[in-house]
Parts: sequence; structure tokens; C-alpha cells
Amino acid sequence: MSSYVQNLIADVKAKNPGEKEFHQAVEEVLESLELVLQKHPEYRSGKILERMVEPERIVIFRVPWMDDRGEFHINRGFRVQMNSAIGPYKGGLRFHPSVTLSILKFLAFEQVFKNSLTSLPMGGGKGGSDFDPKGKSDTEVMRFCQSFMTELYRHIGPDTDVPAGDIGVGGREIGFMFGQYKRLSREFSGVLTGKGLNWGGSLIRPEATGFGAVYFAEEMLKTKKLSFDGKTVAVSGFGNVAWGAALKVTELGGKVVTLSGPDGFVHDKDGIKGEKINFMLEMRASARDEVKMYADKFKVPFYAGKRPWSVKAEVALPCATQNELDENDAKELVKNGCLCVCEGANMPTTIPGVKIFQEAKILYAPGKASNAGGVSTSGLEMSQNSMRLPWPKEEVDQRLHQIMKNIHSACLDKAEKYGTPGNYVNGANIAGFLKVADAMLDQGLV
Ligand code: NDP
Ligand code: 2IT
Repeated sequence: MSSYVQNLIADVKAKNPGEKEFHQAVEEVLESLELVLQKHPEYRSGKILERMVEPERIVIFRVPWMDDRGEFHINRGFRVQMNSAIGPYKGGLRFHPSVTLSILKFLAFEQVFKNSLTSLPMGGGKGGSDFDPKGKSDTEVMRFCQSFMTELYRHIGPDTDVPAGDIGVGGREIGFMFGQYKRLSREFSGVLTGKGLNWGGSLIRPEATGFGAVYFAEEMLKTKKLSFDGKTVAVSGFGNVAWGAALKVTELGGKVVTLSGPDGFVHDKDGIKGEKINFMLEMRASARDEVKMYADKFKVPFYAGKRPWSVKAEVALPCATQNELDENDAKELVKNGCLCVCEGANMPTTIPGVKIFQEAKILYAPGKASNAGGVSTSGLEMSQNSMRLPWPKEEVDQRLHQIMKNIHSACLDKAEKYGTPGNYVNGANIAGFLKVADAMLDQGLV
């Protein structure tokens, strides 16, 4: 690594102490961008990297709310507006007790590159709260969402910043927040994506991240003349992304054999299909936060406190959360004959884990490329809202599929052009970066 990039990483660490997830995301991207700086000195003299690691704006606010027994609670709300060079800030909201500024900055940073890869005009942002949805009633979630939006509304807008879902935020939460935004702003607009179908949402948005990740993996497999047909697939998580992925893998003839939660993982050798996939929606709606429910219902083995990466599978789709697949898990997957790892979650693999996949020369795609289907379909929802014209399911799905194919070829193209053929990490970072960097140069010192 050049001393320039090393110094920049050291600066980021010194200026943002303790933000380990943010450091990790920056380090991974800057390592790839090294290859670009050699060819393009203008990015260095324009201080593009220094600008990109500094969010344009961060809002942190108090979220007071009352539970069903009348007790008061105070949570912290955030919105990180990272980069608006190519469009309004765009990115999800996460409600989970583990949420910190570091996590949201890492997610917002990743989102800038991901959104650029989609080829749609969206900048990058992320937000959320340390609110814990576990065990909360609908009315508690509603009161929380209304309070959260009562502050957030003044910082967002359909041409300013367009939030969506992420962990702990799905259709129900988007509905509550949309209703409150509408009251406060006195306008019905496309300010959030992931809306209900009757009030501006897009068909396929719920499935989009999972579908997109599987479309991406399908393209990866094609480079080795392989397909999903007959493949065994390990999936982690049991939320929105894992659900969409399980649906599409099954449709393509693959067999999903695992799901996981914070409590452990289930191994269903017969394949998670049909009503078993629908049961994932029930597990999530139950707000119990455990995957053991699946093992109890379908009488399959449950491994408490374990991750699914020790299971024999040809394809692995990590769809739960960041850093859920480490070096040892990666070794285990490679040892068991895994051919392809395609990330549905954001940064699920640690940096040493990624190195194991790359050394073993198996197919590996980073989330910012392979999970871009969710935000792509959010972008398509914004287009439909602007036109005030919803598209049929087939049209959205076909556009999503094409976007994923284009991202796949953009990654391979840039990886090759910058001297690391087949390296999806470099390809995604470079392809995502170039568009944003050029837009920043065009727009002057902002
Ligand atoms: P959901 O809330 O629907 O599901 C998240 C899943 O991950 C749940 O099974 C959840 O369990 C589990 N999980 C969360 N935190 C932990 C943890 N610390 N340890 C183990 N398991 C955990 O979220 P999504 O499916 O929407 O998100 C999953 C991943 O995909 C995230 O990385 C997200 O950033 C990413 N993503 C989501 C997109 C979207 O459109 N929804 C788009 C692109 C990426 P629990 O919550 O019960 O702890
Ligand atoms: O990480 C992500 O890309 C998302 N959570 C989806 C963001 C969006 O705006 O749809």
C-alpha cells in the first residue's frame, strides 16, 4: 500500500476513534482505489478520497416515546448524509440495539459506491436508531416511528434524502413513518421507499435484495459454466433479504439448507421451500428474534450459538449482518467445497475472511455489488413515484435483473482493466468510485 493511502487510513482512524466498522469499510475500499490513483493523479490533487471519507452531514437526535404501560423511553436517532454528488442521499434505516454511529457511517460509506453501481441517480446515506424492536407491540413500534420521524422529517425529502428499510425496518415501520411525514410536511411524496403497494410502493421491492443477490450469483456461476440447478445453498439470517434469496434460489432449482438468527442456525437437509419460506415472514413478524421457531415447527436440527458456515454447501449467501463470517468460517466453507460466496448483507465477511476466499480463488462478491438489488428497486420506486405511474411486476423484475447483470459486468470489466481480473472487490470499488469522483470534480470544491 502506498504511503499516501496508509496515511489517509491512519488519519481516518485518528479522527474517528473507536469507529471500527467505519475503519474496516474505508480500509477495504481505499486498498482497491490505490490502483486507480496510479492512473488518475487528478483524484489525488482534487482531494477526492479525503472528501469521501468525511460525511457531508450527520444528524443525531433524541427519540422519546412511551410504551404500552405508560413508561417513557429515550432512544437515539441518526441520519448520516454521506455523499450527494450523483443524486439525493439514499439508503436505509436500521433499528437494532447494536446501532452506533460507526455502524451507520460504514453503511452510508458503502451505500455511496453501491448506489453508483446501480447506474441510477442516487447519492449515499444511512440512518436508524438503537431502538430494539424485539418484543415490542405494534402500537409501541408506531409511537416510536412517529417520534423518530417528528425529528427526521426536516432533514429529508423526495429530492433531498430518501430513506428506506434495513434491519428492523420493513413495510410496517415505513408505513408509520410515511404517515407521520405526510402530516408534518403536508405533502404526499416519494420521500421513503419500500412503501405499501396501495400508496406508492413498487412491486418486487420486498423481494428485490434477495432476488438481486441471487441474480448476481447466477452471473458469477455462469463465468464457470455453472448454474443454481441442483446446488446446495447455505443462507444466513431469516429476514427480508434471506427470504427473497430463498425464494429465488428455489425457483432456479437450488436447495437452501440453512437459516440463522442471533440464537443459532437451523439445518434443513430437505430444503427450505414452499410454506417453509412463508414461515420466515411469520418468524420475523413474531418479533421474537429467534430462528429456533423454525426447528421446532419443522422438526429439523437447531445448533444453538453457531453459524451455518460449517455445513457442506456449494454456494453461500450471507444475508444477516456485518462481520458474521470470519476467517475460520471462510476456511471451513472452502474446505467443504464451496464455489461461490455472494453477499446479501452489508460487509458480512471480515477482511481476513475475504482474503481466504481470494487466496482459494473461489468466486466472491462483496455486498456493495451483490446486494444492490434492494436499493436499485428503491430507485425504480422513485421513478414510478415521479411519473405517478406504477409498473407491472414483470417490468420491475426485468429491470432489476438487467441492473444486476450490468453491475456484474461492470465489476469484471474494471477488475480486468485495473490489472486484477476476477477480483469483484476491486471491480466494485473502482466502478462505484469513478462515477462519484468524476461528478465531484465536475461540481467544484464541495
Ligand atoms: P431484517 O431485519 O429483515 O433481518 C435481519 C436478519 O439478521 C434477522 O434474521 C436478524 O435477526 C439477523 N441479525 C441482525 N443482527 C444480528 C446479529 N447481530 N447477529 C445475528 N443475526 C443478526 O433485515 P434485512 O434482511 O433487511 O437485512 C439483512 C442484511 O441485508 C443487513 O446487513 C442489511 O444491511 C442488508 N441489506 C438489506 C437490504 C434491504 O433492502 N432490506 C438491502 C441491502 C442490504 P434479528 O434482527 O432478529 O436480530
Ligand atoms: O443496504 C441497502 O442497500 C438497503 N438497506 C436498501 C436501501 C434503500 O434505499 O433501498
